Amino acid sequence: MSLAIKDILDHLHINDINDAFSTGNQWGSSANAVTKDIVSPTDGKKIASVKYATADEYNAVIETAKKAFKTWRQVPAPKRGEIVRQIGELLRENKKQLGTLVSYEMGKSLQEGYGEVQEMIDICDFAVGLSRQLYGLTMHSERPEHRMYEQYHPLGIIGIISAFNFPVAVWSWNAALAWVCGDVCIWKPSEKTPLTAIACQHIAQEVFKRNNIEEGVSCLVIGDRQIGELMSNDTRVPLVSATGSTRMGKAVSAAVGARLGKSLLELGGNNAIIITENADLDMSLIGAVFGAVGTAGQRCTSTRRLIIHESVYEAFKQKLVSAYGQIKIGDPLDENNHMGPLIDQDAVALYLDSIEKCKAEGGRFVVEGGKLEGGAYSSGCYVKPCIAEVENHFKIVQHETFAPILYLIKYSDLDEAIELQNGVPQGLSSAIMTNNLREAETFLSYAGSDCGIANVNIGTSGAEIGGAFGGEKETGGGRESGSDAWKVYMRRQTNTINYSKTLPLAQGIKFDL
Ligand code: UN1
Repeated sequence: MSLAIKDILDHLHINDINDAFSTGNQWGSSANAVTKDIVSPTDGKKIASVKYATADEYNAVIETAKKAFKTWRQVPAPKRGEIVRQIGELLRENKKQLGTLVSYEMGKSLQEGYGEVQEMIDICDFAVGLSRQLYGLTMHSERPEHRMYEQYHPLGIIGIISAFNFPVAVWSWNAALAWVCGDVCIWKPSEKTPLTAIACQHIAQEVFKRNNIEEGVSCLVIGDRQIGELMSNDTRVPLVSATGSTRMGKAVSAAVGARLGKSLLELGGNNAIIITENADLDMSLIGAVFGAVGTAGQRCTSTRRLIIHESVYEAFKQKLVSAYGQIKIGDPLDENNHMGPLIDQDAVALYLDSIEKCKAEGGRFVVEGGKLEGGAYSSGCYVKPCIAEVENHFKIVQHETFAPILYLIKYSDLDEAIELQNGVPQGLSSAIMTNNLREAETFLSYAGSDCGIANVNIGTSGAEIGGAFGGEKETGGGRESGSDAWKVYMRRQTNTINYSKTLPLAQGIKFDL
């Protein structure tokens, strides 16, 4: 670990990590807690050790949060927004340090590390405005001198399970909205990236403390899947928001569903860009390469498939092959590099296995993959981004591999392209590259993309926070961040008030005594 990283850890108050959970000012862990080393995928060096919380500690955190909810919900929403505004300010001040730590702990490029913190700042700004706009509707009653309206109340404790690939932004999408809605949060970060979570907890807590807000509005519980299971089964947690694999989402959904709780799921993607004969190929190239190689292919919005019109297929393939020749892979903290490592050795093994499976099914690699070894690659997590020509129905193509493997598929008419694009179990993000209005509008129509996100002349990744984020089918159906995603963090109540002197029944029912 370099001196600069040590300074950053000190700056973010994570130089001495002895605790497995936090309810704000209070941090704790038991003497016999499981300890886990956190190793950077960039250089293989140990950054720190963290401890895992026990079930009893989880329970204690929930009880503190439950108590905090009773007072936090009384704080007027715009005042809660003011606190979120201050968190956004503190994130601005710490953007460089936190972004660098994201890059070092997770392995994404420094630019993307900064981008992730910017996404947190953006959602805080959004939530501040939202804190004055938690609107319900008013309706006209069918009865005279009656008033009907709806209002939104906070839900309570929001459980947030986040993934390693966006170790902090996805938490903030949930937490910033939940807080202005009057909820309190318990965050279980990925066990692969707990340090950035610890940093965020310190940042949020500094603001809560400054404003004399009691313990428990922002809580952190470090642990493995056991904590996720406790949360999912816990009736004290009315909403569990989970980001990660489809396998994990199915388990969360089943457990939360069994107790009729709410879940917000943001799971796997298998995102495609359709490149038509009317596409600007230079623009398409940037969208496709950033989509496939950015975050080393570890975004849920990463571009996994290119569905290319036969008339431009060969030309575009050549462009891709030469662009891949320019990609610089290495230390993500070095801004000259486009792509850093995968998260860990398991991810490397899955990547290598997927390449073998693709070849076994008949995939032809036009840019070969493989592990990069030796010298600057000694951490063992660096791999080559690769490209294979495939058929959409291959089992491996139907599966989301969290790695920089890009599949090329040829099409001859747009209906076929849309069918291919939709012909996977997942439904997160999609895009079409075209300068033809008919093609673009068909892609966006009911007969077009079946995904939660459908873009024109933009790649599949890099969504802005202002829109609702999420997708259909195995992506889980949840929507986070912008638009009206806040409604899931609140409970809606319909109120009918009779200010007449009689009690008429709805639907004209007569009931005279
Ligand atoms: C994720 O990969 O889980 O749209 C989130 C994007 C980012 C968020 C990705 N704004 O690529």
